[in-house]
Amino acid sequence: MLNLQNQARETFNKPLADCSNSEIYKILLDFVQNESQKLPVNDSKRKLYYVSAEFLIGKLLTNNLLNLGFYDEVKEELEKHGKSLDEVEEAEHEPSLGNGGLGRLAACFLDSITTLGLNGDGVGLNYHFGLFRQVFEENKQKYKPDEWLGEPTWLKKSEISFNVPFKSFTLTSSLYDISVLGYQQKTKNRLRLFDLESVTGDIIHKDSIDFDKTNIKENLTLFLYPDDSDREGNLLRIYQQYFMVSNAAQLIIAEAIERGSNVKDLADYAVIQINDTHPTLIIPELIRLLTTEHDIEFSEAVEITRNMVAFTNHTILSEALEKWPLEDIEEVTPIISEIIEQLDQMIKSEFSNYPKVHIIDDNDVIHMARLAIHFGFSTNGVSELHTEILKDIELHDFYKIYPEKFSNKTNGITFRRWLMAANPELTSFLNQKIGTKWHKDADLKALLDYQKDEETLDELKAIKHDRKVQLKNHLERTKGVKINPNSIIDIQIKRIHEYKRQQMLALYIIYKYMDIKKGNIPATPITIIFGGKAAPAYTIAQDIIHLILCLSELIDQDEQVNPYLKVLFVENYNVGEAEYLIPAANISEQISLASKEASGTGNMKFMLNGALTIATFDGANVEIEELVGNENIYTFGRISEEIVDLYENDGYDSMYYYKKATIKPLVDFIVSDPMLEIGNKENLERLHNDIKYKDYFMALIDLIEFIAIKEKVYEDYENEKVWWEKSLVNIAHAGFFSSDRTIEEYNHEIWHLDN
Ligand code: CR1
Repeated sequence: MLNLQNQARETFNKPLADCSNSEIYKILLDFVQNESQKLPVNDSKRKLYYVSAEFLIGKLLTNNLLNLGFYDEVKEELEKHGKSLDEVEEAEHEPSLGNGGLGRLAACFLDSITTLGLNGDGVGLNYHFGLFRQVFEENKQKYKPDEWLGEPTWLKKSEISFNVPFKSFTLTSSLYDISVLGYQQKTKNRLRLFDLESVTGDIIHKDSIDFDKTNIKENLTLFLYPDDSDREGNLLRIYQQYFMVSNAAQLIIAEAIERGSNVKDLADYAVIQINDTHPTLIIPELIRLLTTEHDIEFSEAVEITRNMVAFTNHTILSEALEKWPLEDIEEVTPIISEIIEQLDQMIKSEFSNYPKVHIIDDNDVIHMARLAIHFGFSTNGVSELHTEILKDIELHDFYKIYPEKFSNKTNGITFRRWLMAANPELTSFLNQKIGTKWHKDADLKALLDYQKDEETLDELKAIKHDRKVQLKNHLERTKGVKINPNSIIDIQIKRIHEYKRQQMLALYIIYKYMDIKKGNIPATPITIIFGGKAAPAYTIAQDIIHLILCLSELIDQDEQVNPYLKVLFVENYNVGEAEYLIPAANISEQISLASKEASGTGNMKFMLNGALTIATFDGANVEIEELVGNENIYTFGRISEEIVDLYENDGYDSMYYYKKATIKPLVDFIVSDPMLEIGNKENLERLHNDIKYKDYFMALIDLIEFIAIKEKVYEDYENEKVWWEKSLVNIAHAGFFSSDRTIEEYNHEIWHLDN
């Protein structure tokens, strides 16, 4: 067992109470690394490889302590010496190896795979700076490199290394491993991150994220999603992707041989789940390796590969469905472009009349999703609605050809991180009320027995208040901002994108601001919190951030309004911030334009932590509503059929909505004098014009309904008995969204791992 006091004296020659948080962090990291060292890695015959450009794993200390069973003990021990685990964890730098939902999903999946005792590793890249660090200056998003690497670290360098042949040079990789621990599991898996020793970060121009994009040897693993608005950027992304999948494929084959494969039977030993299209080049790469290094005929290599690869689609947004010019792939790796052309020929001769399923189109552009669907054995969507849209619309021709390949796997979240570690207060409440069986099966329905119990509802309310105070303290300590813990906490946290409609919430804020100025004072003060990054090349998303930051400043300055309304944009939103924000939320904003959000997973995290959802009929919101019933969720807006129809028939006219008497003043406020005084004319005017004349993601179409539902939610908040009962019902039905359930489905229907 761990004796922290002794460790402190041994390592730092002083009592624990005198150690800094970083020193304690170091002691605990060594301890956890030691404990996990003792666990054997899974080694059953058939193994899953979850290949992904992103793994948004978050900080690992608390989670690993929890999974190993030391969490309570360590927390108590620290408290005895006047220390707090939360503050110790602030010394840990969060790895920024992901960007959004698909990356966080990969991390939840690794936790569940390991918890279920399945043999499966994650494979990706060890980006030195990951995604940029967001800072706000002059109410605008600015970019800083995020230096998350350094000592002490969870990464362990392995002996494993492969040669990756590019057109005009070969690069030799290094492999770093992070142990992945399961909840109360005696075996472990690993996250395998490939890197290149010649990448050092020295070529970054000081304090920016600019660098020479052509110097592949020095830049290959610097950043996640380097700017791809020019050809160099495009090529760099292809270099990264090929480096990732070539290493992954060589690792998979080598490990299978070690476990007894003769290569011809490779598909009995390995199954590869590719997370979106970024790892699709693993298909031609496996074919290359099998034919050139293992003496297998081309057609047999194609069949072996097809039996191994499964594809998950995470979006229908065309900008995110990757397409690469054939000549760009040729520039990076001509062997691979040749193989893709051969595969394309096979498809063209079989489906000559279906141009929409051809891998290479008439402009010599390669459609990565098409490659993945033809040459994998499985394609899945991530919520029921999303999968239906894939089958009926986006991938309809493919569904006609291969109906048996398609299935749905509704996303999930790990309860270890998003309930047990993030919300220990709610966790002990649940333990008291319904016992601890849910730790294993995620079934929280027994809580419904307390639905009408006022004492229980009061406890729930007290926990939420406690979490609001914790959020307030955290924001004050780490960001120097103040919020009112007695206000309604209303949160939208996710990447900034027009389809997610942060701009619609901003328009509501304008409505509320005007309404308060008219003298309509909210019964309880309201705090609306945003968090999220915008892609550097996405201009309108930057403008939306600017609008929200300007509104925040305007309201803060207005003494008539600021006692009742606060708008806060949390800088550099990441997993760690989410762990503070979500437990404190009363209201979860899930307001994407119907059909556009494939699933969402934030929606599930908020629900599990007792927030009520304001939701459009999109992604997994639809399934939340099915579970909790219409009276326990606030749904509004056009349904996806209507939206799809509007796009198909070019039927949306933003001007029609703009001209409405309730809408026009709200939109025009963006360029009003008080706003122009605070903000930048160019940004605000561009956004104003965009919403007025284009509004491609239809923020205005649902605005009036949105305002009405928001007013209703705030009104309901005043009716405490009703509110906390709804909150309890949401928690009780969240079990379905455990990622353990999702992984069981992947395993039974796609992976078929032993165990
Ligand atoms: C989707 O936008 C979904 C996650 C995980 C995102 C989100 O709705 O919950 O994937 N897609 O499945 C994505 O990041 C590039 O696409």
